[in-house]
Amino acid sequence: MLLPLLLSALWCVSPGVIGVPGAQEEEEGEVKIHVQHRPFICHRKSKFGDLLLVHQAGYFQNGTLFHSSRIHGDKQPGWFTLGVREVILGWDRGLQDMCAGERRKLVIPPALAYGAEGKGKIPPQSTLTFLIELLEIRNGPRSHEAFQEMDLNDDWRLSRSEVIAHLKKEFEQNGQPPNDTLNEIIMNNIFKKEDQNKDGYLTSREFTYKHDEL
Ligand SMILES: [Ca+2]
Ligand SMILES: [Ca+2]
Repeated sequence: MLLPLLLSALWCVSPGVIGVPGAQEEEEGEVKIHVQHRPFICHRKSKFGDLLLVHQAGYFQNGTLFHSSRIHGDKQPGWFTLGVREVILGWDRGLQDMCAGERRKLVIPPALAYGAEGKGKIPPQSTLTFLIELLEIRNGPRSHEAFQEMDLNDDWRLSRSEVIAHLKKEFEQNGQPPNDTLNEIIMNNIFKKEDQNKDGYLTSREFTYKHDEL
């Protein structure tokens, strides 16, 4: 179940596909964060690039619930990567430094949610309130930890074969049949996009997420 998300988070990051970036020119406003519950024990706090598992409920300003992960769809919590615009900006900004087990209420202005356009059942210029419960934090696919794990010969760069080896492992772990052709395509896409100096290797700097735009 994790595979589609991991693959999309790892290799097909395309800002705006899921989240809608707010218009940069207009006044953005800020996310109001209310911590509703913080667990006594907190081993680790969420940071950009982490994978987060959350339950969420979203409300319009008049208090109407428009989505709840506990009620709608498969009623399961969902994974996403923090800080890479996989979700709305208000989440990326409002869910940092959070502990597993923590609950927050976020009040998000339209520019940091679905903007002047709206989306689906979200009308234009909607201020949204979300109740978020963070259930679990894992190392993100583009974290330094992931990089070190993929760098099999410890030379601080990823070769094409190291990326391929990682993709194979990922398919295996998720119980997917091996697919060399697909791995090759994914690997080529990664290098095309991330290998900025075109030397055929990914450095940690080229591989890990950049967060300057947040
Ligand atoms: Ca290496
Ligand atoms: Ca390179």
